[in-house]
Amino acid sequence: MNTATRLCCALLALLAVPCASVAPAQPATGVAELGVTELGVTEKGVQLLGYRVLERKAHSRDNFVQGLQIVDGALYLSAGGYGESRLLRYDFASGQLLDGQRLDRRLFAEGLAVVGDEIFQLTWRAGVVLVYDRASLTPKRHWRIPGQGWGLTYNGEQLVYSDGSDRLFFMNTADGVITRSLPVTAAGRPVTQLNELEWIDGRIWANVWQSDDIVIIDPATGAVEARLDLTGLLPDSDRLRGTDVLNGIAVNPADGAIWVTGKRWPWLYRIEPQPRAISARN
Ligand SMILES: [Ca+2]
Repeated sequence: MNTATRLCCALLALLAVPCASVAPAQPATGVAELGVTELGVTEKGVQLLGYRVLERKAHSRDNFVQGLQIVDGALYLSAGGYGESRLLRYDFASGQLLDGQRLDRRLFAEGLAVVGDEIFQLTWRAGVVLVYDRASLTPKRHWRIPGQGWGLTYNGEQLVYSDGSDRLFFMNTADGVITRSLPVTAAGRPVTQLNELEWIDGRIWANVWQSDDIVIIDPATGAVEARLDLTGLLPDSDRLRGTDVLNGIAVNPADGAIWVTGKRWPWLYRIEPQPRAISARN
């Protein structure tokens, strides 16, 4: 039995086991509802940020983006959907697809994290974490997590993942053990639906599902320090049937540039957060 076959068999065994309970429903995100007392800062200290587009790159509309990361000139992308989930590697400069791996059609790919010579990829309801050899994109091992998998990143020591609730979970790369979880709050209220993640300069950036918001989280306290409002980033003229929500954050370690995209969006956008006057919202 080759590696791929063994993995397939193991997954079948795993999928026969009912998933652990899903995180309970949480109150809606509270960030946008906070009152504002001074320019750009809410009364509870959450900084409000707008954005400027510095550059954009054409990108395939085929990808239901669930994970995004740039490493050593390559763009790694996890695309979701049953029957169309993939792990993809592009040359970042040219946008050319280099190689990829298709997942079992019963798995819905979610966040990814490239760590050393391995790639970690979450799945949604199956709760399976897939580990690939980075060079060959060959599946090499896996484990399970309780509940769902949404976003994934790496803080230099551990994997950090979200499950759609207001919590972030810290997990070892070696054995998949979850050592702690962190509730994320804005003004003391839970911020739910945390999705794709990116570790940037000691902070965790998180897409908030079904919104144009990225929240910037202090990983020590779970407090949201800033809300980046990307309303209007993808123009209506680029929205087709099937175009879905903002999702996907990647910092280019080579130059610190921050790139974002969405599910089945035709562009990757390089953005620069800007202090924002309070007028359009809040
Ligand atoms: Ca990311």
